[in-house]
Amino acid sequence: MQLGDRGGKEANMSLGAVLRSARRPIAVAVTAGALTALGLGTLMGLALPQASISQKGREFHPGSVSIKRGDTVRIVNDDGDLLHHVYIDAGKFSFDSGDQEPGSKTDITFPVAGDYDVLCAIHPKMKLVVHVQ
Ligand SMILES: [Cu+2]
Repeated sequence: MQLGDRGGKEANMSLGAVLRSARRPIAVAVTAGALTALGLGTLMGLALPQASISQKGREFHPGSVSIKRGDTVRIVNDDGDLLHHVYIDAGKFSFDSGDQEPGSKTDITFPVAGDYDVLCAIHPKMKLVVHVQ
């Protein structure tokens, strides 16, 4: 049978039937994909940050951290109603978070060894030093 032989209504019903029958396999595929991504992320060290820094009172807590090359630092804006905006401009590595809403989490992975100043574009006195070994 050719598709053109069907009425519009029948074609819609057929589509619905296809979606209903396909829903379970699609859900299983998505779950398997998510688990695979999670496993890969864990293997590659992407799933969990190796250090966590809090932005509170217009300061970074703690103000410095030492990590290994390839590690990820998570920066959490714990300042109730303040925006922050971290950036790194170090030549061999740069980063810009954009505006960080209160409660938001920003993950920065450092691929190159060195010492980095993480600054806030909104509060010039805010400074976090990241030592990457
Ligand atoms: Cu700030």
